[in-house]
Amino acid sequence: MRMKPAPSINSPHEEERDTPLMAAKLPLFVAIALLQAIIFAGATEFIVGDETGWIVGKNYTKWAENKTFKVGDKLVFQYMAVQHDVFWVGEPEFNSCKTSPYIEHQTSGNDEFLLTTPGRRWYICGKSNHCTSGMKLAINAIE
Ligand SMILES: [Cu+2]
Repeated sequence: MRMKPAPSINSPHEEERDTPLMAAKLPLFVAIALLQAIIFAGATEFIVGDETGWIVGKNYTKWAENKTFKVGDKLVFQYMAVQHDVFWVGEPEFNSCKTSPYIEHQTSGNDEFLLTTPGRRWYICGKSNHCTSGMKLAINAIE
């Protein structure tokens, strides 16, 4: 009795088998894009200090007090450029009002900091004695 030859592994149908897999990748990509859109739709843009913006003489600890900052949210510092600036610093620099070392420095007057990771973040003004006068903001971003 003769056995039928087993179908070759390198059958001509090999290429056809890849096609459904490739097609399956597109809906996944679309699903991720949709998920990201939903996440960003829930993001909040905080104008630091609200209507007064980033100024000397505002208590930013109080401003941040009852706010919830989440990853994906954005902090926007609005001020007269030249008069102020924003240094994103570490906790020791925040406490001592030192601008070096810093993580990021912005000077546009409409500075945006996206909260990309959870955890605490510290921002200070680097102009003259503004930070020691209280022009500093500490927040905690949650997932
Ligand atoms: Cu300032």
